[in-house]
Amino acid sequence: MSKTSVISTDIIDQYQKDGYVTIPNVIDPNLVEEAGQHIDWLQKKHPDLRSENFHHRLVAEDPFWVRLISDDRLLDIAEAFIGPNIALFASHYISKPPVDGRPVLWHQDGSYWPLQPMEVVTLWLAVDDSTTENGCMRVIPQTQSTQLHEMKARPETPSVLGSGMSEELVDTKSAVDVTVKAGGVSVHHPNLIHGSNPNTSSKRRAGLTIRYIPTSTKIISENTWPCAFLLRGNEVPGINTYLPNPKYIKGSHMPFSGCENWI
Ligand SMILES: O=C(O)CCC(=O)C(=O)O
Repeated sequence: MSKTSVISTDIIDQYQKDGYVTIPNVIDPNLVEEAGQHIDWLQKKHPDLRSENFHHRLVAEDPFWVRLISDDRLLDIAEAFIGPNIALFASHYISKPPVDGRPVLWHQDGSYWPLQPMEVVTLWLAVDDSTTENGCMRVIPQTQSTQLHEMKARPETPSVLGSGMSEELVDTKSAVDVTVKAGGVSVHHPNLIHGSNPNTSSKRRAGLTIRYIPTSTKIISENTWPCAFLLRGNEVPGINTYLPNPKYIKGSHMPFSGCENWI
């Protein structure tokens, strides 16, 4: 694991000990506000989708989304965990609406992912203040060394992923609420057991998951993965094929600060 000057050794040490860590005040309020507007814009564009499910396939054609996940403040954090050659593997807004926002059942991310090796870090960017009341992420600390378990379909429980792990594998008494203020980030390991409760509060709870891989991690997929972008450093020849950044087109995309000059 490499380290950069922007991330203290305390943060790295806490991640290594607990499998997750939070970092406040990463993104400035203007960009966070744009991310909130982006969710509203996506909902208008895709009225058939629930706002907990804006994800991977939508990224490739969305300049603001790629601009956001390419932000140097996020990449500097990712670099401290996975080194200087960074690609995007996946990204997903989980925007739980007030009152009937869906839960995320207990799971381990790595069980879902076609990655080899499973070297990947998630940055979870808080677009709104994420609190116990509105269904913040919950983790079971120190489960990052647990083997990856099978995730089972759970159609009887409406949830964001539609599946999760057997409840008897989860020591829910040890669960910790990961509260993060808008603009802050939590970071978690692919084996960490985590989930979140429904949002029954009167406030939206939106977060953006961003899965960064070192370019030495292969995405095992027959075609180009729908949102694989090279974001920093060098690719490793023969490992992955990356998409070109989408260009901003007025009228087709959400306008954002600097969009005219963004490639
Ligand atoms: O946003 C949430 O409630 C859960 C996030 C999650 O499961 C993840 O980032 O893997």
